[in-house]
Amino acid sequence: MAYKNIIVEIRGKVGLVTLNRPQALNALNEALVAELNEALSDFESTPEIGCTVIAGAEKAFAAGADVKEMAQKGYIESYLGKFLDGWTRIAETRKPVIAAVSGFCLGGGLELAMMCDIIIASETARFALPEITLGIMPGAGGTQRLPRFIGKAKAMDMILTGRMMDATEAERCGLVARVVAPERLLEESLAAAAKIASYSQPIVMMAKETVNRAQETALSEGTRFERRLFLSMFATDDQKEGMKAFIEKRKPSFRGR
Ligand code: DAK
Repeated sequence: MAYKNIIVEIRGKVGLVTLNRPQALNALNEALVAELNEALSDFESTPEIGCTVIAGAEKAFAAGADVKEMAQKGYIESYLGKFLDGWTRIAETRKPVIAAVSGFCLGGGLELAMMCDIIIASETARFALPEITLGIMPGAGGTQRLPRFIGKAKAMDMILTGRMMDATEAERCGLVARVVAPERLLEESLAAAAKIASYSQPIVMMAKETVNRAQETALSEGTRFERRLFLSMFATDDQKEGMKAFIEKRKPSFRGR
Protein backbone atom coordinates (compact mmCIF):
# COMPACT_ATOMS: atom_id res chain seq x y z
CA MET A 1 0.00 0.00 0.00
CA ALA A 2 1.27 3.49 -0.86
CA TYR A 3 0.99 5.63 2.24
CA LYS A 4 0.14 9.34 2.11
CA ASN A 5 -0.18 10.23 5.79
CA ILE A 6 2.47 8.08 7.41
CA ILE A 7 6.02 7.03 6.60
CA VAL A 8 6.79 3.36 7.13
CA GLU A 9 10.31 2.03 7.57
CA ILE A 10 11.89 -1.16 8.80
CA ARG A 11 14.99 -0.81 10.95
CA GLY A 12 16.40 -4.27 11.60
CA LYS A 13 13.74 -6.08 13.63
CA VAL A 14 11.81 -2.87 14.37
CA GLY A 15 8.94 -1.40 12.39
CA LEU A 16 8.86 2.40 12.46
CA VAL A 17 5.74 4.40 11.61
CA THR A 18 6.10 8.18 11.48
CA LEU A 19 2.84 10.14 11.46
CA ASN A 20 3.17 12.61 8.64
CA ARG A 21 0.56 15.37 8.35
CA PRO A 22 2.77 18.29 9.41
CA GLN A 23 0.38 20.89 7.99
CA ALA A 24 -2.23 19.78 10.56
CA LEU A 25 0.12 18.93 13.45
CA ASN A 26 -0.47 15.25 12.65
CA ALA A 27 -4.22 15.52 13.33
CA LEU A 28 -5.53 11.98 12.99
CA ASN A 29 -8.01 11.83 10.14
CA GLU A 30 -9.74 8.69 8.92
CA ALA A 31 -7.22 8.13 6.14
CA LEU A 32 -4.27 8.33 8.53
CA VAL A 33 -5.84 5.93 11.03
CA ALA A 34 -6.61 3.46 8.20
CA GLU A 35 -3.01 3.65 7.00
CA LEU A 36 -1.67 3.20 10.53
CA ASN A 37 -3.86 0.12 10.99
CA GLU A 38 -2.65 -1.29 7.69
CA ALA A 39 1.00 -0.76 8.64
CA LEU A 40 0.48 -2.35 12.06
CA SER A 41 -1.22 -5.36 10.48
CA ASP A 42 1.72 -5.74 8.10
CA PHE A 43 4.17 -5.65 10.99
CA GLU A 44 2.08 -8.14 12.96
CA SER A 45 2.23 -10.62 10.10
CA THR A 46 5.93 -10.13 9.37
CA PRO A 47 7.77 -12.69 11.51
CA GLU A 48 11.09 -10.79 11.42
CA ILE A 49 9.57 -7.73 13.12
CA GLY A 50 9.45 -7.93 16.90
CA CYS A 51 8.42 -4.43 17.95
CA THR A 52 6.95 -1.23 16.48
CA VAL A 53 7.71 2.41 17.20
CA ILE A 54 5.14 5.08 16.39
CA ALA A 55 6.66 8.55 16.18
CA GLY A 56 5.35 11.97 15.23
CA ALA A 57 7.13 15.21 14.42
CA GLU A 58 9.17 17.46 16.68
CA LYS A 59 6.32 19.96 17.21
CA ALA A 60 3.54 17.40 17.53
CA PHE A 61 3.17 13.69 18.04
CA ALA A 62 -0.49 14.30 17.16
CA ALA A 63 -2.78 17.22 18.07
CA GLY A 64 -5.83 14.96 18.27
CA ALA A 65 -8.41 13.61 15.89
CA ASP A 66 -9.00 15.88 12.92
CA VAL A 67 -11.47 18.48 14.18
CA LYS A 68 -12.12 19.74 10.64
CA GLU A 69 -13.20 16.24 9.59
CA MET A 70 -15.40 15.78 12.68
CA ALA A 71 -17.00 19.21 12.88
CA GLN A 72 -20.00 18.62 10.59
CA LYS A 73 -20.71 14.99 11.38
CA GLY A 74 -24.18 14.03 12.54
CA TYR A 75 -25.14 11.21 14.85
CA ILE A 76 -27.03 8.85 12.54
CA GLU A 77 -24.57 9.26 9.69
CA SER A 78 -21.66 8.58 12.07
CA TYR A 79 -23.36 5.62 13.68
CA LEU A 80 -24.36 3.96 10.43
CA GLY A 81 -21.08 4.79 8.74
CA LYS A 82 -19.03 3.46 11.65
CA PHE A 83 -17.25 6.82 11.90
CA LEU A 84 -14.03 6.51 13.98
CA ASP A 85 -14.47 2.74 14.18
CA GLY A 86 -10.88 1.87 13.31
CA TRP A 87 -9.38 3.44 16.41
CA THR A 88 -9.22 0.35 18.59
CA ARG A 89 -6.98 -1.67 16.24
CA ILE A 90 -3.80 -0.45 17.85
CA ALA A 91 -4.87 -1.69 21.28
CA GLU A 92 -5.32 -5.13 19.75
CA THR A 93 -1.74 -5.52 18.49
CA ARG A 94 -0.02 -8.57 19.96
CA LYS A 95 3.55 -7.44 19.39
CA PRO A 96 4.72 -4.49 21.53
CA VAL A 97 4.32 -0.91 20.34
CA ILE A 98 6.28 2.07 21.65
CA ALA A 99 5.01 5.65 21.25
CA ALA A 100 7.87 8.16 20.82
CA VAL A 101 6.24 11.45 21.81
CA SER A 102 7.57 14.92 21.11
CA GLY A 103 5.59 18.16 21.34
CA PHE A 104 1.78 18.17 21.40
CA CYS A 105 0.14 14.88 22.29
CA LEU A 106 -3.48 15.89 22.58
CA GLY A 107 -6.93 14.33 22.54
CA GLY A 108 -6.94 11.35 20.19
CA GLY A 109 -3.14 11.68 19.99
CA LEU A 110 -2.86 10.94 23.70
CA GLU A 111 -5.48 8.21 23.40
CA LEU A 112 -3.40 6.64 20.63
CA ALA A 113 -0.24 6.88 22.76
CA MET A 114 -2.05 5.26 25.70
CA MET A 115 -3.04 2.34 23.47
CA CYS A 116 0.67 1.68 22.93
CA ASP A 117 2.61 -0.37 25.47
CA ILE A 118 5.33 2.11 26.41
CA ILE A 119 5.37 5.89 26.03
CA ILE A 120 8.80 7.49 25.75
CA ALA A 121 8.61 11.27 25.84
CA SER A 122 10.86 14.10 24.81
CA GLU A 123 11.32 16.91 27.34
CA THR A 124 9.19 18.99 24.96
CA ALA A 125 6.15 16.71 25.18
CA ARG A 126 2.82 18.24 26.23
CA PHE A 127 -0.13 16.03 27.06
CA ALA A 128 -3.81 16.94 27.28
CA LEU A 129 -7.33 15.70 26.68
CA PRO A 130 -8.80 19.04 25.57
CA GLU A 131 -12.03 17.62 24.12
CA ILE A 132 -14.08 19.45 26.77
CA THR A 133 -13.05 22.75 25.14
CA LEU A 134 -14.72 21.55 21.90
CA GLY A 135 -17.99 20.60 23.56
CA ILE A 136 -17.27 16.87 23.61
CA MET A 137 -15.43 14.42 25.86
CA PRO A 138 -12.70 11.90 25.02
CA GLY A 139 -14.10 9.04 22.92
CA ALA A 140 -11.20 6.72 22.11
CA GLY A 141 -10.60 5.31 25.57
CA GLY A 142 -9.30 8.48 27.26
CA THR A 143 -11.82 8.53 30.09
CA GLN A 144 -11.02 4.89 30.87
CA ARG A 145 -7.27 4.65 30.26
CA LEU A 146 -6.09 7.96 31.72
CA PRO A 147 -7.36 7.19 35.27
CA ARG A 148 -5.68 3.80 35.05
CA PHE A 149 -2.40 5.49 34.22
CA ILE A 150 -2.46 8.50 36.56
CA GLY A 151 -5.32 7.94 39.02
CA LYS A 152 -8.72 9.58 39.32
CA ALA A 153 -7.63 12.91 40.82
CA LYS A 154 -5.32 13.91 38.00
CA ALA A 155 -7.46 12.31 35.28
CA MET A 156 -10.48 14.33 36.40
CA ASP A 157 -8.34 17.46 36.49
CA MET A 158 -7.07 16.83 32.94
CA ILE A 159 -10.41 15.79 31.43
CA LEU A 160 -12.62 18.41 33.08
CA THR A 161 -10.25 21.38 32.67
CA GLY A 162 -8.53 20.31 29.44
CA ARG A 163 -5.20 21.55 30.82
CA MET A 164 -1.82 20.50 29.48
CA MET A 165 0.65 18.40 31.43
CA ASP A 166 4.38 18.67 30.73
CA ALA A 167 6.79 15.76 30.40
CA THR A 168 8.13 16.02 33.95
CA GLU A 169 4.66 15.83 35.47
CA ALA A 170 3.72 13.04 33.05
CA GLU A 171 6.67 10.94 34.16
CA ARG A 172 6.06 11.73 37.83
CA CYS A 173 2.48 10.51 37.67
CA GLY A 174 3.15 7.41 35.61
CA LEU A 175 1.84 8.40 32.19
CA VAL A 176 5.19 7.99 30.48
CA ALA A 177 7.97 5.48 31.05
CA ARG A 178 10.97 7.69 30.26
CA VAL A 179 11.73 11.33 29.46
CA VAL A 180 14.70 12.03 27.22
CA ALA A 181 16.34 15.01 25.53
CA PRO A 182 14.58 15.90 22.25
CA GLU A 183 17.53 14.89 20.08
CA ARG A 184 17.68 11.45 21.74
CA LEU A 185 13.98 10.57 21.46
CA LEU A 186 14.00 8.49 18.30
CA GLU A 187 17.34 6.86 19.06
CA GLU A 188 16.25 5.84 22.56
CA SER A 189 12.86 4.60 21.37
CA LEU A 190 14.39 2.55 18.56
CA ALA A 191 16.99 1.14 20.96
CA ALA A 192 14.29 0.07 23.42
CA ALA A 193 12.32 -1.50 20.56
CA ALA A 194 15.43 -3.29 19.24
CA LYS A 195 16.11 -4.67 22.70
CA ILE A 196 12.55 -6.02 22.95
CA ALA A 197 12.79 -7.44 19.43
CA SER A 198 16.02 -9.25 20.32
CA TYR A 199 14.21 -11.46 22.83
CA SER A 200 12.03 -14.49 22.12
CA GLN A 201 9.04 -13.18 20.20
CA PRO A 202 6.40 -15.52 21.65
CA ILE A 203 7.67 -14.93 25.19
CA VAL A 204 7.57 -11.14 24.67
CA MET A 205 4.02 -11.42 23.33
CA MET A 206 2.95 -13.52 26.31
CA ALA A 207 4.53 -11.03 28.72
CA LYS A 208 2.63 -8.17 27.06
CA GLU A 209 -0.62 -10.10 27.16
CA THR A 210 -0.11 -10.90 30.83
CA VAL A 211 0.68 -7.32 31.88
CA ASN A 212 -2.42 -6.17 30.01
CA ARG A 213 -4.45 -8.71 32.00
CA ALA A 214 -3.64 -6.68 35.10
CA GLN A 215 -5.82 -3.87 33.72
CA GLU A 216 -8.76 -6.13 33.05
CA THR A 217 -9.01 -8.57 35.91
CA ALA A 218 -8.82 -9.22 39.67
CA LEU A 219 -5.39 -9.90 41.22
CA SER A 220 -6.08 -13.57 41.98
CA GLU A 221 -7.32 -14.20 38.41
CA GLY A 222 -4.41 -12.24 36.93
CA THR A 223 -1.77 -14.15 38.90
CA ARG A 224 -3.42 -17.44 37.93
CA PHE A 225 -3.24 -16.38 34.26
CA GLU A 226 0.40 -15.40 34.77
CA ARG A 227 1.22 -18.78 36.33
CA ARG A 228 -0.38 -20.67 33.44
CA LEU A 229 1.55 -18.77 30.80
CA PHE A 230 4.72 -18.88 32.88
CA LEU A 231 4.61 -22.68 33.10
CA SER A 232 3.81 -22.98 29.38
CA MET A 233 7.11 -21.22 28.64
CA PHE A 234 8.92 -24.34 29.80
CA ALA A 235 7.60 -26.05 26.67
CA THR A 236 9.61 -23.64 24.47
CA ASP A 237 13.10 -24.04 23.04
CA ASP A 238 13.76 -20.41 23.90
CA GLN A 239 13.41 -21.06 27.64
CA LYS A 240 15.92 -23.91 27.35
CA GLU A 241 18.26 -21.76 25.27
CA GLY A 242 17.95 -18.67 27.53
CA MET A 243 18.79 -20.58 30.69
CA LYS A 244 21.48 -22.72 29.05
CA ALA A 245 23.17 -19.58 27.66
CA PHE A 246 23.15 -18.01 31.13
CA ILE A 247 24.84 -21.04 32.64
CA GLU A 248 27.37 -21.23 29.79
CA LYS A 249 28.06 -17.46 30.16
CA ARG A 250 27.18 -16.62 26.55
CA LYS A 251 24.51 -14.60 24.71
CA PRO A 252 21.33 -16.57 24.02
CA SER A 253 20.22 -17.15 20.48
CA PHE A 254 16.42 -17.08 20.50
CA ARG A 255 14.55 -18.70 17.62
CA GLY A 256 10.98 -17.82 18.53
CA ARG A 257 10.16 -21.46 19.17
N1 DAK B 1 -7.61 18.89 13.88
C1 DAK B 1 -7.47 19.53 12.70
N2 DAK B 1 -6.53 20.46 12.46
C2 DAK B 1 -5.68 20.77 13.47
C3 DAK B 1 -5.75 20.13 14.73
C4 DAK B 1 -6.77 19.15 14.92
N3 DAK B 1 -6.90 18.44 16.06
N4 DAK B 1 -4.79 20.65 15.53
C5 DAK B 1 -4.14 21.56 14.78
N5 DAK B 1 -4.67 21.63 13.54
C6 DAK B 1 -4.26 22.48 12.43
C7 DAK B 1 -4.68 23.93 12.69
O1 DAK B 1 -6.03 24.11 12.34
C8 DAK B 1 -3.72 24.66 11.78
O2 DAK B 1 -4.18 24.57 10.46
P1 DAK B 1 -4.25 25.88 9.50
O3 DAK B 1 -5.03 26.88 10.25
O4 DAK B 1 -2.81 26.27 9.35
O5 DAK B 1 -4.89 25.37 8.25
C9 DAK B 1 -2.44 23.83 11.89
O6 DAK B 1 -2.84 22.55 12.36
C10 DAK B 1 -1.45 24.41 12.89
O7 DAK B 1 -2.13 24.59 14.12
P2 DAK B 1 -2.14 25.96 14.93
O8 DAK B 1 -1.97 27.12 13.99
O9 DAK B 1 -3.34 25.96 15.80
O10 DAK B 1 -0.80 25.82 15.78
P3 DAK B 1 -0.49 26.46 17.20
O11 DAK B 1 0.94 26.18 17.46
O12 DAK B 1 -0.95 27.89 17.26
O13 DAK B 1 -1.39 25.65 18.24
C11 DAK B 1 -2.31 23.63 19.23
C12 DAK B 1 -1.13 24.30 18.46
C13 DAK B 1 -2.01 22.12 19.28
C14 DAK B 1 -2.36 24.17 20.66
C15 DAK B 1 -3.64 23.92 18.51
O14 DAK B 1 -3.47 23.58 17.12
C16 DAK B 1 -4.78 23.13 19.04
O15 DAK B 1 -5.34 23.45 20.09
N6 DAK B 1 -5.24 22.09 18.30
C17 DAK B 1 -6.43 21.34 18.59
C18 DAK B 1 -6.19 20.41 19.78
C19 DAK B 1 -7.46 19.65 20.14
O16 DAK B 1 -8.48 20.21 20.51
N7 DAK B 1 -7.38 18.33 20.05
C20 DAK B 1 -8.47 17.42 20.40
C21 DAK B 1 -9.30 17.15 19.19
S1 DAK B 1 -10.74 16.12 19.58
C22 DAK B 1 -12.91 8.67 18.86
C23 DAK B 1 -11.62 8.77 18.41
C24 DAK B 1 -10.90 9.93 18.61
C25 DAK B 1 -11.47 11.01 19.21
C26 DAK B 1 -12.77 10.94 19.66
C27 DAK B 1 -13.53 9.76 19.46
N8 DAK B 1 -13.68 7.45 18.67
C28 DAK B 1 -12.95 6.23 18.37
C29 DAK B 1 -15.07 7.41 18.93
C30 DAK B 1 -10.64 12.21 19.39
C31 DAK B 1 -11.08 13.45 19.52
C32 DAK B 1 -10.11 14.56 19.55
O17 DAK B 1 -8.92 14.37 19.52
